[in-house]
Amino acid sequence: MHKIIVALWIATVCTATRGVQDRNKNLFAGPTFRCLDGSFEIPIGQVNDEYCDCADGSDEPGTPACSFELHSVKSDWRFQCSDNSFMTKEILHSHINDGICDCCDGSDEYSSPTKCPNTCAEAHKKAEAEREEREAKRQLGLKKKSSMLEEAKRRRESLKNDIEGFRAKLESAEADRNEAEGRKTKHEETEQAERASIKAKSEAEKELWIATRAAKQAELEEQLKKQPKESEVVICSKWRQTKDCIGSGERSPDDDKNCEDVITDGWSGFCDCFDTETNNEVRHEFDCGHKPLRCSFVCSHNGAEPESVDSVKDEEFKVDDGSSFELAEARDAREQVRSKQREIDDTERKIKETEEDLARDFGPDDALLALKGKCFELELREYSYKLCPFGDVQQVRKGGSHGTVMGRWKSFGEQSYSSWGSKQDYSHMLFADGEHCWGGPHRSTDVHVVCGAENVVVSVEEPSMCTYKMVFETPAACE
Ligand code: MAN
Repeated sequence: MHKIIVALWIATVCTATRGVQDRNKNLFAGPTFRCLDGSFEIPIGQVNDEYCDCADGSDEPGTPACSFELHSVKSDWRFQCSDNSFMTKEILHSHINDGICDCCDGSDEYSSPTKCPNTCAEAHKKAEAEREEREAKRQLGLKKKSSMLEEAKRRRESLKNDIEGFRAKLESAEADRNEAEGRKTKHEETEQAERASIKAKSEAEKELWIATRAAKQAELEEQLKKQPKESEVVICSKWRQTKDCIGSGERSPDDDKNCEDVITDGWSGFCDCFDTETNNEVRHEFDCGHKPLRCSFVCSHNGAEPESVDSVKDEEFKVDDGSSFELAEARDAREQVRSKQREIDDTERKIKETEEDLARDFGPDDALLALKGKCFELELREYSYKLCPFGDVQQVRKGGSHGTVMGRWKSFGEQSYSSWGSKQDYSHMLFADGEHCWGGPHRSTDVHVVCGAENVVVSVEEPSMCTYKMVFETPAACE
């Protein structure tokens, strides 16, 4: 009899604690149970009896009876599998006895037609193997990490030395530039004087040219006037001026000229002649661009071009203002100033970049500095992905030459992530403002940095269009 009572008591206790999470076990240890919301106190035997006694359902930690009420208990109120030796496995109460094996020991299907084999040992083994693999990786990673730390140290030293070198170079380039600037000013004074003299000489030549041309023109006009009249029969009426340089064009009577006037290049029209024998009008038309003529001659010579001793070309005399003249010494000095200025700009840019690098956070122990300037690739499906820490992330279609930028270096993750214990979350490298996605956002990539034996990109996913997640293993993250 006594044995039976003990057995019943054990059964009651076992039933009462079914599914109870370790942290709540003490609540179910006594002969009574107080509902978590304080609503009732019930005998322990009523716990897990498939009937909801408590308003919040907390008296059914191991049955699905109050799955709905249980939502109101606590957000972390779950059914705990019996075997949670290698990992605490907790499931929603609605998953108890639902025909699906959730717990590796099958304890969630204790009253279900589905028979769940106990796979805990297997799962345990697998988890253990994974843990060992992770540990092996960590050990290898730690060895590599020390060489990465050394490399980071060397690089920081070398950045500091670079800055020193750049500053010395800048100083000497500035001195050279100033010296060249002085020579430039001096030689340019001489050059300016030479240019002014070239201009003055050319202007004098122009004056002479104008005078010579005027004299020639006058002489020509005189000669034309003296041309004998060949025909007494065809006589000249007038020069009829036309518009637009077209001899047969629209008349412009106000500009008509007399028969003895010299018609120079630039005038169009016609010599209006009259044949006194036949009483007919005879026209000789001229577009612009003809030699100087006189209509009395044209009419009497039946339109022949007047003979000229020398045709006066209507050319403009272009004054040489001297601006194309360069003094070799001034040219050399100018080139030197330009080249030294380029060197100064280039060196200042390098100083700025190096200072930025020196001020940048490369994570605990500076470890990630060893990755700066390096890139890591992963071939996956139709793409090759290229991660350049502190640079950018690119996606290149296989066989293509052009990469799509999936984000440019922005920062480490925010503190809300699990981190190496600093303000930054060094386990995430964020790359933003990549190429715009058609109908979507600018591409961005969140790189999860985890401990590994090598620096290697292990996976890339695109959970939503143009927003990528990448996992990068590096010894730098091993602790
Ligand atoms: C390319 C790739 C894809 C992306 C589409 C969006 O094909 O960058 O990753 O989803 O563009 O159009």
